[in-house]
Amino acid sequence: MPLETPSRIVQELVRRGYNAEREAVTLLAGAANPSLALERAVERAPDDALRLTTEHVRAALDDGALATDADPPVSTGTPPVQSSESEDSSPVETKGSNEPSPMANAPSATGAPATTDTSTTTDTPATTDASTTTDTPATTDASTTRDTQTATDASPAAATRRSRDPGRRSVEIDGDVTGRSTGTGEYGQFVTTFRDRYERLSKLLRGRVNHRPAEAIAKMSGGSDAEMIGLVNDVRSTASGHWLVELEDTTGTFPCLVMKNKGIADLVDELLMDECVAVQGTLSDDAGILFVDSLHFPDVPRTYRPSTADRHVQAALVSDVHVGSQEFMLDAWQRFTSWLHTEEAEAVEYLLLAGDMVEGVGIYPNQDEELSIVDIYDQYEAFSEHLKEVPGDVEIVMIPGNHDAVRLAEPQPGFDEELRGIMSAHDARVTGNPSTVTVEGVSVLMYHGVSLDEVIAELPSEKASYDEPHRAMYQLLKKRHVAPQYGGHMRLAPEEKDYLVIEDVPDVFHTGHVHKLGWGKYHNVLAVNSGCWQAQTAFQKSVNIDPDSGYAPILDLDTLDMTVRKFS
Ligand code: D5M
Ligand code: FE
Ligand code: ZN
Repeated sequence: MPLETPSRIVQELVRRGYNAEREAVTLLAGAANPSLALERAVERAPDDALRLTTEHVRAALDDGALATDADPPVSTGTPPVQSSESEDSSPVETKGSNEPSPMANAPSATGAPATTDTSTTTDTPATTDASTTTDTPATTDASTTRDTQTATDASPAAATRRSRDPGRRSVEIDGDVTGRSTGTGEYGQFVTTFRDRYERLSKLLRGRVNHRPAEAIAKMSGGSDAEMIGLVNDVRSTASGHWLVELEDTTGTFPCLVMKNKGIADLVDELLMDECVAVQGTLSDDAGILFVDSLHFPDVPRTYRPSTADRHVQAALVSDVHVGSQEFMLDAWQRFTSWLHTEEAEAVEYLLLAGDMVEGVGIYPNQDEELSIVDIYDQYEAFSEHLKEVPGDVEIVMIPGNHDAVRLAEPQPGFDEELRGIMSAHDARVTGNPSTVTVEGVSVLMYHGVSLDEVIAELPSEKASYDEPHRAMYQLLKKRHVAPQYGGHMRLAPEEKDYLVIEDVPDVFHTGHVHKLGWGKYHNVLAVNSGCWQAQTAFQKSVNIDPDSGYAPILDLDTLDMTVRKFS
């Protein structure tokens, strides 16, 4: 096949088992005879090389027979990237909101594609008309593309080259359970995990209330003021419509009554079992119950100021690739990976993958009827091939999801040695679910998101829904725990420490799982649910889940602005 576009070159290299640096592909595309150049470059590469580098290509191009009109090779010899194929694949770009949207106030415009009120927001992917954005002249200065809705695939030769500097990259990982799991699942270990949860979350609330242990409150005299921090043990409505909330600390439990006519009764709607809250109130005459006046969540301070990178660099935040499913959207994925090779994507130096790399086997009833690859290892082999299409110089970090071949109970350790071996071609970093990944100073809490199903099922729809998954994420930030309620969808593995506590406020919170795109800011923390690369499954159809497939949220690490690109 003629190799006239970077995307064809990438596909051909992948077919031959290579992952390639972005610039290597650009060089090949710019060669006088790309097919021959590719042939020679592959010959030049050492037998054990998994990645084709610019050096391999330069060495091949330096062979007289392959001389291009490019000198230096990157600056001239415009490759025909604007072929019909790349025009088709030219993604839609929309701009994310950077408005803070505090929970307590009226809903502000955020980036959920299903937002219906388009008059208040311009960042709704569904409202962007692709036809108006794809045929605009290419923007050549990458730094200006951040502010425009109309960037298209820029010709690499026409664009100004900004030097990528791998030396400035940095990725640090925290809160990873991989290799540290001590849990055997015994009852006593759950007690240890919950104690750790209580200790760490109650610390966040101590500044706001003067905590008395449940045991001490029980001995106080009737009518006195009392304040307590506890895990929610039970929530019941009373015969007269009030709420009885039982809180538990390390000394025992205490019943707290929230009257239905109090403003805070609304907050009871938000309560999940096992989350940590504080209450202030007055004891009944017999000191048997606490009448609650105020209720506090550990929360994120409204004054939180996120960190940013000190250069213009971007990260693509994606999840739920589901390779091995008949609904895996190969074309959309390849448009995305081809786009990553273009000049326009030059600042995208990181790719964060928040779980569900493959479809897995036996995850849901009747799932096997929709598999295109039935063996789990073959699924990872195929996924690895698709990962190779990502430029070799993009740093990848990945955590597992509920479809991946690691334990289902959370925290989930990262992929084992065997799976890492299968996925080694791209040198991706593998870490557990959840993990905090700090990229050039910006901390990104990555969590697959199984608890979001729970939060959405339990809370009123204005506080959490599939159409606005970021609002469900706000709840997790407010509770400072990625999966407070245990026992439903979410399975908990007891560990010495509760890895699911959000001890430090992240700058960005990235989840997937619900297959819906949505983002917004909560107390200045950017919450992003990244959609998926799988079309609607039979199950999703049966329950009316309409997935947002084939979108890539692109995050500016220097400004924390978001741009969503559509590849489907
Ligand atoms: O989950 C994708 C979304 O769909 C997530 O919200 C769970 C839901 N889902 C999908 N299949 C099922 C079945 N069979 N039962 C219950 N919920 C389901 P993912 O984990 O990516 O498949
Ligand atoms: Fe998924
Ligand atoms: Zn999932």
